[in-house]
Amino acid sequence: MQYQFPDNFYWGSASSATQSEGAAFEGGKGENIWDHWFKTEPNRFHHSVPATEASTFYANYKSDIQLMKDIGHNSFRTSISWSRLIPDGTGEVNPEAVDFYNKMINELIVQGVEPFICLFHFDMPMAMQNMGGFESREVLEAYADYAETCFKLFGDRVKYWFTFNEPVVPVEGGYLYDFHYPNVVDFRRAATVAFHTILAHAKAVSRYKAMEQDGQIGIILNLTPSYPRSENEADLKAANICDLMFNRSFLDPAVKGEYPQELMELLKQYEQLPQFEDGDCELIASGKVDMLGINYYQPRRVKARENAVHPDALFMPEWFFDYYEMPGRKMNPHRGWEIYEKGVYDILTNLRENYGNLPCYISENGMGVEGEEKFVKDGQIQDDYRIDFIKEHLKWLHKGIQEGSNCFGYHLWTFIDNWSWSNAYKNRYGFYRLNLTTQARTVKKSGEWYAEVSRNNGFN
Ligand code: BGP
Repeated sequence: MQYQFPDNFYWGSASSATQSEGAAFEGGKGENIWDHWFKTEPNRFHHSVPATEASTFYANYKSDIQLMKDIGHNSFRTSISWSRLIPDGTGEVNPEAVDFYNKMINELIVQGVEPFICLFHFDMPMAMQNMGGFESREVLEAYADYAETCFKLFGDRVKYWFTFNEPVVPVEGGYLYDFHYPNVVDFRRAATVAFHTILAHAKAVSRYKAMEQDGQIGIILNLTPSYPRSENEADLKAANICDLMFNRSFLDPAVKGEYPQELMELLKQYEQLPQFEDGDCELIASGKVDMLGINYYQPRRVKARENAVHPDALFMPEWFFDYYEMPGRKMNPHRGWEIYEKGVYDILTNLRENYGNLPCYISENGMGVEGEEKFVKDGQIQDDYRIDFIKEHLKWLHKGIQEGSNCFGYHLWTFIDNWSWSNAYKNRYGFYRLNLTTQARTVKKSGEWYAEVSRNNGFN
């Protein structure tokens, strides 16, 4: 086998509670920000499709886990819905949710699919948002209690925990760029939410470690590398600031237990630094992860700004850079994102050289395709483009591992085409095609190919 992966390599895919369960108003679940936002602004969602129409995993988890098995999964990541488990965010635990998550986790284990469980994938309970979401320190405490409840309930069987999925995204979407509720545009508040998310993360890690459950805890970060247009000093500076704001703002505290000095100074200079309280630095230092999940879809290419910032413009990360379209870049035309496979290797190399080579895995990588039905032939999606996409990324991943990177798995986003926030079902990513009318699942060509890769633990 030309590309052979290490023994016990994890092959699988990822999804999240809100994006797959459906049953948003069933089983005693409380409202989360997505349920609420849809009620008030349905037009913000592609074709006005809400999370209630997510792909029925709540009802069909058992047969879905069989489908995972059919395509060779030995692992699967999903999340627990905080508002399903604790409908008000704090207090009473919902017994129906405990029952569902127990059955789902047990079924995964019985089928030989290792559960990777994330505690927060963009879905803040509405009751917690009403208290200020992560702007409020009370909510941090509630999150830590929720995390501990999960460890107590499921930690005897779940050995791979993740505190957050892409924690920078709710900051960007909810507090800077208006694509998540609560649609605030305010850098200082965004910085506070980011900072408090790290405090919440650290609290969960400390509580987990104190319980000595013999598992590992990490965080999932979208480590989109920032590539400068050129080696010109001004372009390098632009890329460095991007890296500080979008990557190192979470990577450094999670792995090293402290913020980069450069980032602190930059925020201080522009009067955007969040309020630190006594004990915060010690808390962050105690939140170092055992392992890291890496989400990687596309690179971020930037250059020095071409124009001065308007004197009335709101303070934004874009004060320091312009986006750059590299001539000749390879595109996924069906999603409008660049494809740059080497990015995965660059991330691994950076972790190896600058972050102690901690254990990590690719927790999301994938290719969204709008209008994928046009690739149906003989009843099956012929997604050769997705096979190529995965293969080319795996080759770079393999090279990273050969050079010593500590990578233990690869998960595709996603298992069955799922509902994706305000994009709803616009972009399809799954190994299985979902028929939105009948909820039927049909394996795509990539699913069959992946089954072979997983069985052979590699490919030629
Ligand atoms: C990632 C998120 C997923 C997801 C995916 C696809 O950033 O972790 O939750 O939905 O992106 O996004 P989209 O459907 O917008 O292409």
